[in-house]
Amino acid sequence: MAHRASASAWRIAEACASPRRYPVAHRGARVPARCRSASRATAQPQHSGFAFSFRDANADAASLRAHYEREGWVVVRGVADAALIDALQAATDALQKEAETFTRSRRHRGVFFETQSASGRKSEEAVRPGALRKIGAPSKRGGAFAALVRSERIQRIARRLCFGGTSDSRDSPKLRCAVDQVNTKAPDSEGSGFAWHQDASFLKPLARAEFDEHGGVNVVVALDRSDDANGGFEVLGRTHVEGEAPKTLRDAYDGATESVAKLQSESSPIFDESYRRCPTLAPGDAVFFHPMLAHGSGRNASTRRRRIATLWYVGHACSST
Ligand SMILES: O=C(O)CCC(=O)C(=O)O
Repeated sequence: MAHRASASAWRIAEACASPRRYPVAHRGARVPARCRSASRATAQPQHSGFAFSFRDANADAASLRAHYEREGWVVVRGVADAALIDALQAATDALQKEAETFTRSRRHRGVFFETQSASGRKSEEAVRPGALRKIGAPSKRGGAFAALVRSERIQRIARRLCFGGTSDSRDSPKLRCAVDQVNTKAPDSEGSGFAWHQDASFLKPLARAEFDEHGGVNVVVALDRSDDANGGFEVLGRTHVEGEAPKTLRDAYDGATESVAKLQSESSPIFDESYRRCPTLAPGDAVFFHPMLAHGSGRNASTRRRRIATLWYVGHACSST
């Protein structure tokens, strides 16, 4: 797995090319205590064992967690089996078909269809009818996406990463899924990519409070193969321990990579790209990553589509269940 060498098509990456850190004032801001155990003092050279089979993830939970704590992410292969992937792909096909005449982002039968504009801004007209960037809350339709959100395989690993141990005692916090969505990245550079960001900054207030108190973990599940040639999901390893980026970054993040790039070029780069990785994922493989980890992706210049499901879990006190 190599760094993507050229980022010329993705201006935000150019702005982040220097391995400088946040300005001191932003360091250490609001990283929840339960997920703060990684530190620069414990940082090791890049670990080649970044990907675990589902079986090894359970058998060697300590190594899994050690990688996650140090890097802020880890790959677990085959968390969704072939039958679930088939059902998720069919459900996504059906949602994309349902939106084939949409030229603007809109909610329809409980699901939010975010159309793909030329800039990436969700408020602008779609590049063509039915061009989608994201589908928000597909689990509201039940079926395969509801099954994915409830997946015991995913939740078991997520609990281990977030809370440690087996985390199955009656009193330990549980996880609830605050956000589920599908990111549909069409081929031939139709999709505009995703600027670097930290998902925790986009949690709604209740979920953010739960995350601050109990921690959380986010998951990307590949529905199609995802790699560095088709706009694969990318992480900036170790940024999860650097605190939260300034609010101005979140406010500038409207789907267009350019607005964030401009902001970043005005001052020092916000995220450190030294440990940038684009893990190759087969359908059913997952990246578990810390909600404070900076991540994003570039355009899909290939002829293959790239669809991923994303799930954001936050800790949830047992007493309030
Ligand atoms: O689809 C991608 O590659 C990135 C998506 C992402 O970062 C997000 O939806 O928060």
